[in-house]
Amino acid sequence: MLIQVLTLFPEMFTGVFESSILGKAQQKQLVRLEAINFRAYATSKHQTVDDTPYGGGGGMVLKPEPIFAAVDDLTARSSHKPRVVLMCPQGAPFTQQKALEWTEEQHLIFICGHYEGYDERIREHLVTDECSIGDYVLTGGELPAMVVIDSVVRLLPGVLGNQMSAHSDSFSDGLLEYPQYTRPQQYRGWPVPDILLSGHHEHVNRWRRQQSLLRTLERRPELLVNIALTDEEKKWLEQVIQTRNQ
Ligand code: 9D3
Repeated sequence: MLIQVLTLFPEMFTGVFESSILGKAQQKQLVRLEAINFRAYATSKHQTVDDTPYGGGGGMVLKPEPIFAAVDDLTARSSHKPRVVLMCPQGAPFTQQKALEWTEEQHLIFICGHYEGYDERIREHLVTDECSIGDYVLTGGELPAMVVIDSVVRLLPGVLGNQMSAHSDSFSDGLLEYPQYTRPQQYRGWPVPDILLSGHHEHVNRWRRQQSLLRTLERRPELLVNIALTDEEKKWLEQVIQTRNQ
């Protein structure tokens, strides 16, 4: 997979792309990550990338020419039609489902702006997707692009070690994680739950599942509607909700 980011701040990506899992994924040649300054594609004397908006009203707008030229160039060099993702606050919320879908692509291009708008023709005629990572205001699309890239790359086959991917698989059931403990058995008088020391795997698994359900109910009840529960689990949860409401 080839992932390219068009940005005016490519240096923001250097540490992130070289470190940890993303760095290893590139060493293993499972992905190539590039941050490219699209100012290099500006042809005016001062390499202008933005301008004032038609109709007035302050702020700056990213011009179409440099961004079109950059995407056209990267596309021409590619043997696959890229997915071109515009990072913007108005975009569709990014989800784990999208991360999974985008692992099927051979070539992804992300476009990042800072505190400026994009000329609408970029949206209409160049990009395939518009993407936001949530309802909070950041200074630019660079951090969101890193978030999205991280979540896609870690899903590529071979990127995570066996241990880590097996671990994550057991939580891909849509529930929040159960509480975990390690040594010491007592810390400042706070004990580890007895059941985890019992060595009774069936009991431990049931306790963990119940803790996951309980935690999801308390913190993210909206997640529970999409989850396949056994009849036994439904009964248990309804009982928990009943006693809680008394
Ligand atoms: C909606 C706010 N805009 C109205 C004038 C201004 C604006 C604020 C912040 C325009 C761009 C930005 C920078 N943010 C992003 O580019 C961005 C973003 C975000 O701020 N939050 C969550 N996801 C994303 S993806 C790109």
